[in-house]
Amino acid sequence: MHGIIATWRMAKEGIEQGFEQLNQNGKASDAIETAIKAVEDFPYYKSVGYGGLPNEDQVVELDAGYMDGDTFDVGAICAIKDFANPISIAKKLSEEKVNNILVSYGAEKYAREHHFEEKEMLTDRAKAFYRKKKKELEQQAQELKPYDGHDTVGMVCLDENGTVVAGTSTSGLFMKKPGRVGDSPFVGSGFYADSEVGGATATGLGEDLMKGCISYEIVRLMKEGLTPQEACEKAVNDLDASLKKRRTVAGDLSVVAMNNKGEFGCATNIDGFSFSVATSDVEPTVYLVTRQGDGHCTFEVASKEWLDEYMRVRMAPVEE
Ligand code: SD4
Repeated sequence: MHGIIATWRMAKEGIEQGFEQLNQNGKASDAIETAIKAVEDFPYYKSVGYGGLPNEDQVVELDAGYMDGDTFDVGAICAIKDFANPISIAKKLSEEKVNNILVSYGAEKYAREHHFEEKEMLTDRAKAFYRKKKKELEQQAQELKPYDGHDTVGMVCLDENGTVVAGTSTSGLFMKKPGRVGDSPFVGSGFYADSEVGGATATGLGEDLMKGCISYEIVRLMKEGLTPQEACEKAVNDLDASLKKRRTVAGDLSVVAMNNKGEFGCATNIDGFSFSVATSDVEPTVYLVTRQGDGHCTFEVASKEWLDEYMRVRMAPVEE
């Protein structure tokens, strides 16, 4: 059994490429890197890699994390500027004995020394979104929301050898403070993998996802015997309830998970969450998630119309 699951529809083309590698007995570590790089390289996704939206100083700062569920090797970078593929740098860092998490100029120095591709990551399109947002904020004193086109890619991948890996890549929240880091590069919050159990990954408001160490919690629940679907729902619903109890509001929390049998699940506390998945039993598919009143989440295959509309919106000219 092999498979790959990812947050959001934007991962579809990436998981198709990674899944192809898995079909040919490729390693999970290679397949996930291929899949996440495809999302990072696509200029129309505003929240990951090239074309990612900038912070309030109009600088694109990228975060990425990677975990190998066989060895528990972890690597991550935070607030790195102008490197094409953050996931590859995080993965490389996971091979080091120490110094596995590097931030800002330290991450850039490491990436340069290891000859990772340097690239100006702020696109003209992202600059147009920045100008537009600035104007709106000035005119309407709006509150910033993490889903202003902002979708982190997180993936879990299982190969035929039973290895489970997890990875994330994001430009974080649009208009974030310089140096701000969310859950995505933090093991246990943004991602977690244990080949004896499975893996999980998260997207949403990093400040709140971190409060529940949600990816670790999902894997822990699967280890206790819950299915991926049960574990995702329990982790999201418990954290959502705790946040509301203590703080009145809960930020956006969305997760996906896959166990080491290739079974998968998802959960969310918002409308509009989607995920992409492919396994030995399921061809690459995008699902739309619906949260029921009781917190149970159901998902259905996205229609062609929905998929086309998604791309149309992503690629439409920016109206300033
Ligand atoms: C963060 N979790 O930096 C990321 C952002 C995200 O959908 O996933 N947005 O907090």
